[in-house]
Amino acid sequence: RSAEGSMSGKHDKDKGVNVQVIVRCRPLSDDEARLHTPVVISCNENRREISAVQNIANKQIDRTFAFDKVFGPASQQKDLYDQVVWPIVYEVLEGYNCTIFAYGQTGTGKTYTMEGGARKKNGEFPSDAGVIPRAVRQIFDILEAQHAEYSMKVTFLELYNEEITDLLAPEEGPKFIDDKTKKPIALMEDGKGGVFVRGLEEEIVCTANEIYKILEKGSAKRRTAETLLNKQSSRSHSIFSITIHIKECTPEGEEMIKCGKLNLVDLAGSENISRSGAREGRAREAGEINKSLLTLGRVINALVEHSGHIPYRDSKLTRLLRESLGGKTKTCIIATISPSIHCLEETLNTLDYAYRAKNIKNKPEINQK
Ligand code: ADP
Ligand code: ZZD
Repeated sequence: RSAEGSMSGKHDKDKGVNVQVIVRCRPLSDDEARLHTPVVISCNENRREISAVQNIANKQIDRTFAFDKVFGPASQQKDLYDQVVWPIVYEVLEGYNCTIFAYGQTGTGKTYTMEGGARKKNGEFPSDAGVIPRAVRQIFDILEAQHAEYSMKVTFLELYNEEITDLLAPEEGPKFIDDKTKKPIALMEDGKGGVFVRGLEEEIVCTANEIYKILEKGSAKRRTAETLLNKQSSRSHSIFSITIHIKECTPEGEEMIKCGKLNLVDLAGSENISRSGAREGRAREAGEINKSLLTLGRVINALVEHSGHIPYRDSKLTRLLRESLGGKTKTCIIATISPSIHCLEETLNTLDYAYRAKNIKNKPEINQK
């Protein structure tokens, strides 16, 4: 098994692999349904197409986009997980680094997709659990079935207004709200072209339950910080990462360490970040500019246009996730949209953005020692 893993790594080496782009359309909310909100999006899952109906000067114009996969309003958390995320997590256990981004307008289901419904008091796994809890469950199911020797650590951070908050750092009472006494967290170059977050809490974990407890701690801290600092959660990015080391023996009896990392990223709401930049001015006046999200868009543009200079260094998000954008990581973007006519303009922005991102190529490599 281990030999096969390393062989497939060799085959992949020189091939560029496109970023995988998925679109998920949420259902109308109960309120929207009650108000008979017109639906302007149709999803053809078999053809992997999304169409938006637009009326321009009394003419009906359909715009249709094809993606790697399309999930319509009736899709369940398990459907998206089994078809999209399961194979990605499997690759993490083979030693790849993988990143999944959720991108879209506020209210379209990014957090629902990445996190899902709350944990149940009786300890049962919720049927509306999202990508993060399902990935945690899958990782332990597979490692336990393989009787693998492994070690694992997790980090959970939030990026708001270019400031990193460690969601796993212990709270320090009232000092917590004082910027000057907060534990210093800084992005540092690692000397090998990468960056790391100095001072970030890395929790070593052995069971799925330990991770669920950590997520609970992180969510509580996130809520406290939102209230105390009057944050608008739609403007923050959150990154949950799991790093797994697996010890394996080759048939020749040689010891080998495979290392895989999974980054799960819930981006800030994409509204006001249209690609044309037309609304940028208005957004900036309203103090709504999100440097990291804007830079992400610029990095994607530079990558697909093969510009010489890729502006990774212009924001914390793109410095942190540089390897996921044109680097050695396997990357998937889940773009979330609303079916409602009231969201059409933002939906078209999201679809254009997502469609462009399909052209990014990465060069995934297995990490092993
Ligand atoms: P975002 O993170 O993009 O701002 P949320 O995840 O908070 O959006 O979703 C907004 C609302 O829509 C929530 O009440 C959520 O439960 C609901 N929702 C989103 N996507 C779906 C879906 N695919 N199926 C059912 N409900 C959804
Ligand atoms: N979306 C919910 C969290 C919220 O905003 O509160 S659901 C999942 C991933 C990252 C953080 C939290 C969770 C979440 C959770 C809820 C409540 C307490 C702890 C964790 C969750 C849901 C199902 C299984 C595991 C974790």
